[in-house]
Order: sequence, then structure tokens, then C-alpha cells
Amino acid sequence: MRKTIGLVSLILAAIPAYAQRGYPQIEMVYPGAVSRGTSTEVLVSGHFSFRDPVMAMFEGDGISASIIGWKQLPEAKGYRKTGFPRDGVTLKVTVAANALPGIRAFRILTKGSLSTLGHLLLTDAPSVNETEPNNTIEQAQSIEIPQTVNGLLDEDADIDVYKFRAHAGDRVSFIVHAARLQRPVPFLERAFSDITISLRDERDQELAAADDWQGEDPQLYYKFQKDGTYYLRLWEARYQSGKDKWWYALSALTAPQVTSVFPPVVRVGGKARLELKGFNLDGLNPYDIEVPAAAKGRMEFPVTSPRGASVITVGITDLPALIEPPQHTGPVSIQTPVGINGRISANDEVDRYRFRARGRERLEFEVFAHRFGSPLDSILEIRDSKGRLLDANDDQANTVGYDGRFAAALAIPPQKDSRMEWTAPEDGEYEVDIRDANYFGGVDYVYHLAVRPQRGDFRLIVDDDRLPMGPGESATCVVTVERLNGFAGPVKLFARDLPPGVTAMESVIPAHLDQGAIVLTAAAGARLDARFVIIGGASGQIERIARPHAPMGSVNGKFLLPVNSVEAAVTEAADIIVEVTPKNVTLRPGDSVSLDVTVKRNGYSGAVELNVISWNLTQEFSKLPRGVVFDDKQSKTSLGPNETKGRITFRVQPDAPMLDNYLMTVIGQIAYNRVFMTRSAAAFRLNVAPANGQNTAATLSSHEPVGNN
Ligand SMILES: [Ca+2]
Ligand SMILES: [Ca+2]
Ligand SMILES: [Ca+2]
Ligand SMILES: [Ca+2]
Repeated sequence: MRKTIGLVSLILAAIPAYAQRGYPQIEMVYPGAVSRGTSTEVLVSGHFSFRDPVMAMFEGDGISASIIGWKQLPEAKGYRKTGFPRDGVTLKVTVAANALPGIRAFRILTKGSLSTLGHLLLTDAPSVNETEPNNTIEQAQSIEIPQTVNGLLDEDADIDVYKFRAHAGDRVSFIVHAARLQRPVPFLERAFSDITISLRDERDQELAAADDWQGEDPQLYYKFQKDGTYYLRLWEARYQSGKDKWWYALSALTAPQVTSVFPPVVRVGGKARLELKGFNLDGLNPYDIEVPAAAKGRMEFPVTSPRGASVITVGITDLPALIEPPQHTGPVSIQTPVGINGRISANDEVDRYRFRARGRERLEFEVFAHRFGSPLDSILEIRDSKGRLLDANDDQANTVGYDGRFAAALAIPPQKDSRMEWTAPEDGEYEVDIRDANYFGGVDYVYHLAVRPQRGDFRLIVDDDRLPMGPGESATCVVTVERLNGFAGPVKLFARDLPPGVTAMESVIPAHLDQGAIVLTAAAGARLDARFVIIGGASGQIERIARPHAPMGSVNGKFLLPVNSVEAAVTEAADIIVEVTPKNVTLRPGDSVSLDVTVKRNGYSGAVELNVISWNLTQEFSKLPRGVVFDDKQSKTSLGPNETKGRITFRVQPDAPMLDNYLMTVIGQIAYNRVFMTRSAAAFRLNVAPANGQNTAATLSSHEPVGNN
């Protein structure tokens, strides 16, 4: 029996014409960095059509763009033939003088669709583009300090050499953004550039070198001992140049660079004093901040010196705060609940905290480190008073997904912070230990360890980051709930800040399931527009926003990139509009039902694949409600050219739990050479009634969240 309804046929030969609507994948952004207080032309290019660009939308404040124009581009070297010409949009990107430096994500709305995510670096320094040839010391391109250079790996084994003057005592940070800029490009399928840099003196002797710092991207800090001419040499570690030319931004900066903040988590409301570690921090320590009473989760803010700015993040807590004592031997006694700020300050260090717990007391332990930029890959261990190991956790795995396939395992970068739900076996003294998974340590290995009573709670993830739809059409995505601390309630889903003319259908994740659909529909008269939308869920007093994940790779989204936003867009007319009847189905265990699917074609005559659950995670993740089975033999899901009628058949197994008004969708997909161009949704509601004579109470789960106090 098939586990999922994986109906994706990879070979759709003989498509007479491809869909009108593209699936614009941003594959290159050049220049890769823009400077504060400037306007810069940036070419955003890729395949699958950027034709008819409408607007570009950036995350965060202080950056905006207008469309300069669209153009066809020559095909990139070695690119697989798709039948889609390479093209690009030129943007004029304007950055406010006080905009926060860092990577900014953006998407482009075209009349046909909404693009995948792109990354642009907003730099604090003036930027220039590289000039080839610059492969040797003799050809070196002169730059100023501070400066950001936008470069390309123009060919395999390309070497780029930059030349500058420095004075004795100058302290300069050399920072490359490359893999970090390429990360959201689906077609790279995680094959990012791995750049290496070498700082050299005027006799071409190496003074310092760097390879991996932030992932594959190198970074080095250097204090110059004497006046002179210096060279920075940059190349790809494997001497490759990418499917297309990989791009990078090399910054030589004198601005403060913060590598860690202590404490990493501060108490909500009131003042906090921070100790910054890093480079060029003169006069910045200690760093006092005001934490607003309304702050939640985390706070980002700039630290500035006369030589520039950088952005730091601190977490926010309402737990009683404890700072790890500076000099101590043996375990530190703590009282729960508590939020401990500590540091694994040297290799092999283990920080030990002793606490009392009552028998059957349920505690939650959670580390906040990696997510705030700490290099620590935490491991938590709980021991009894005799030192026996009772429980341990390395990386928190989301307890969601299909057959043990977890979101955390699919997500990149991986989540390395530990989390445990633990019940004390009896009254007594216990110890929680924290260390690095590889026994590393150092001044930047800061952590926050929250220890608190378990309270029912949940987290949500959404399996897509872009929801384009034509007038009259619907788009769908799947929200998955991760149930924490025994939470067993239903979650009512919501979508907010929708584009004008777009509405969301009511949808609930029932108590016995962990997935639900969001279905957005654009009114027949809805106008071209795009908005960042908020997708989340509520249960009782708890409301949580879903973390969006962009599907990466081809066809079925082989892995997921956690991103910061979901964008919904109204585009021009849809290629297809899918409808399903009946729209409300009630079944009893043992019943089966066929739904008629009609595909309204709007100038598109090619093949259409129907699917009952969401497309990109289908094979990994999404599932039908428990007890509901797809009947492949009684269904027609592959529609040939010009066909308009399909059929979806379900059976309800005898032991199926009840289901009340559960929102489901049939997806119509147009794929072209393994790339989905369009996926159009039709919603229906599924009810599973109790079998005749069955006692309903036995199959209903609690509708109340479960908390322990
Ligand atoms: Ca180059
Ligand atoms: Ca070169
Ligand atoms: Ca320590
Ligand atoms: Ca870990």
C-alpha cells in the first residue's frame, strides 16, 4: 500500500506549450551587496521567467526597490536544458542611511507569479564591483578600507586579488558573504561556493588565512604591525565556479564585530548590562541596554562606533535570572524555575547544575545558544545524585512528521540547541549538565539554559514561503504542529495581513492530528499585489506564529530552509483553476467516497497532475488524516492534454477516529521538466462520523490544552 499519494510524474513529455505562469527562481543577485545611504542597480536573474516584473519586496526596514527593466540573458555554462531561457530583472535598490546592516531577504512579484527568496547583503561600507583580470599580485585591484567588493568566480580556478594600504595599528575585519547569499537558491541544491581567503604582505608572504567561519564563508580579523601595501587573495577552495558564476561580497571593515554577547538572554523590562566580545569594540564595553516590557523572544539592535555599525541579538526571558558563578568547583545549586546564563569557556568543560525535584515533577529544559549565534552545539544530560545518567538530549528533534521523518532533520541549517521534557522519578537531588557535543569551548560559547515546569504549548511550522494565486484561484500550504509538554488540544489556524481581495478558509488541526491546511482564495476581481502574511495558530490563551520553510531542490522539495517570511500574492489569470465536488463529505468507518475534480483551463492545454496533499513535502511529511486511505485504483489523477475531469477516491478504515469539518485540498499541478510551474488548490471538508452504535466518547480527544498548573 502506498503511504502517500505521490502522484508526481517526473516525465511529462510532449507538453505542447509550457504554463503561462512561471516559477521564477532567483538564482543570482549581482552585485551581491549594496551600501547604506545609496541607490544601486542590482540584476536578479534565473530561469522560469521573470517576465513582466511588478515589484520587489524586502524584509525589514530601510530598504526598497523599484523595477528598472526586464531582459533576456545568455544561457549560463553547463546549465541543464529546461526550455526556459535565462532572464533577469534589474532593480534599483535604495537603502536608508540608518538601515541595519546584514542579509536582507526579498522576492519579486511578476504578473505571472511570485519568485523564490533572494538574499542581498546590506553593507556598512562603500561598495565597488571587481574588475577582471585580477588573478595575480601584478593585476591586483586596488580597494579602500573600509570597502565591500562585489565579485564573481568568473571561471573554474578563478583567483581574485585585491590590494590596499594599511597603517601600523590598523585593525581590519575581512568578511566574505557567499554561501550565505546563495543559500535560498533552490537549483543550487546546497552546492554553494566554499571561498578561502589569504592576507599577504608586499612580498606575497601569507600573514593570515581563513576558510570556514559562518558555514563555508571565511572571516578573519587582523591587526597590522606596520605601514605598507597588502594583498587579499580570494579563491574557491575546490577551484570551482558554480553552475552559474558564484557571486560573493568581500568586506574589509573597521566597524565593531561582535562574536558573542553575555548574557545571551536578558530579563524582560528594565536595564541590562552586556559584555561584548569580538573585534574593534573600543569603548563599547560594558554595553547597557533597555529591554522594553513588551519585548518577546528576541531583540535585534545595532552597536555603533564612529567606524560603523553591526547588529547583535539577545534573547528575552521572564524567568528568574542566574549568572554562572565565575569561579566554582563542582556543581552549582539552582532553584527551579530559573534561566541560567553561562559559558563553556574552554575545551572539555562541563557546566553542572544541581536541583531538587519532587517525585513525578515534570520539568522542561531548553538551551538557547546556537539560535542566537553561539558556536555551542549543546548536549544536556540529567543525572541522579549518584551520577547515573537518566536522560540526555543533543539536538531538539521536532516531534512531528511522517514515519519518523522530522522537520529538524530536513531543515538547514540544523537546529543544534537541546531541549528535554523530563519527569523526576522520585523526590531527590538531581543534576543537569551542559557541554558541547564535541567538547569544544571558548569565550564565545555562551548559552542560556531555561529550567521550568512543563506547560502545555506548541510550535508550528508551515511548509511553504510563497503563495501566488490568480483571481478566482486558491493556494494552499500545510501547517504542522509540534506538541510540547503534553499539549493535546486542537489548534485553530489563521492567516493575517492578506493582500486585498484574498481570504482564508477556517481551518483547525484536530486534537488527534498534527497537520492542517491553510487555503487562501483570491476574489475574481482581485488586483495584482503581494504581502508578507502571518500564518499561525491559537489554542485557548496560547497563540503561536508558524515558522515558514522554503522548499528547496527540485520537484518534491528535498529539504527545507527555515526562512523569516511567507508572502502571498495575487497574480494575473491562473493557468488552471481546480474545483472539487462535493465540497463537504461525511463518511463512516468502512465507507468510501469519490470526489469529482474539474480543471478549468485558461489557455493551458498540457498535462495536469492531481494530488490530495501538499506538493513539496508530500513524500516526506504530509499525510492524510489517520484512518483515511487513498484508493489509487478508483482514482484518476493524471490528466492528459486538454483533459478536464479527474477523480479522487478515499476509503475510511474501520478504526478511523472521528473527524469534524477537517479542511483538505486537492492540488492541481503543472510541472515542466521537474519544476512545478503552477499548483492550484480546491478545498473540501471531510467529516468522519462514528460507526453506527459506536460510543463516540472513546474516539474524541480532549479539546482543552493540557497544562500542569
Ligand atoms: Ca573574479
Ligand atoms: Ca580573477
Ligand atoms: Ca562554564
Ligand atoms: Ca546539540
